Amino acid sequence: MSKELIYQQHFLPSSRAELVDVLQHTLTKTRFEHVLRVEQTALQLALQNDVSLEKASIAGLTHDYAKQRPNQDFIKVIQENKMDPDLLNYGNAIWHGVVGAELVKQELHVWDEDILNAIRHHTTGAQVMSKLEQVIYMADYIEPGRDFPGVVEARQITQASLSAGVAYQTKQTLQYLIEHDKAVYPKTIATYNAWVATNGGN
Ligand code: DGI
Ligand code: FE
Ligand code: FE
Repeated sequence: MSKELIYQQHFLPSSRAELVDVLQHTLTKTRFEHVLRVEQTALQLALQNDVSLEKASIAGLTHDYAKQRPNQDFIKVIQENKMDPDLLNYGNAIWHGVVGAELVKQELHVWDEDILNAIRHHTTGAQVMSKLEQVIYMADYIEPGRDFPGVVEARQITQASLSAGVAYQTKQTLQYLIEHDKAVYPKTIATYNAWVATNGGN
């Protein structure tokens, strides 16, 4: 069952229908359908975990808003906002969330820091994550269109415990990056240390 919320709390100056219209014209068809599924999954997780449905809808719909932007757009935002220059050593996979949140703020006029953090941290996670951030991180990973080894287990774990889902995804992602010789963004490691490692350096 798909839920179309009526936005009442002014986290966004437009209606949900107007936002969906913008996304449909900004994203590829595949990406647009993904964000609709992430929204619906986020609404379910929000309901189960006592998180604002309106924030979950907006963050779910906008989390990949910047995914199709050219590299130059991200580099410009990193420089103009004096963001960590180390970001320049990464690419779209990291930028579309961390840097993309600034584009959501500037272009869609979303000012709520919880929603912006959910967008910022949806790929890498963070040491400290609000319930909304956890909901978006997990909804992106387990939405019904996802099909990768471990997704069924990821869904089961997340249903039982949102934070256990965060730990599971964090470990799987780090394993995947290492197995494929991919650069690990420091925040991804910090997320692992905070959510997965249990022995605090011993
Ligand atoms: O944007 P989506 O495809 O819906 O999903 P996403 O934003 O969670 O992930 C985008 C990609 O980013 C995914 O292939 C995994 C990758 N990724 C996650 N953490 C890191 C990373 N890539 C690099 N290089 N380094 C990371 O730390
Ligand atoms: Fe993403
Ligand atoms: Fe996504």
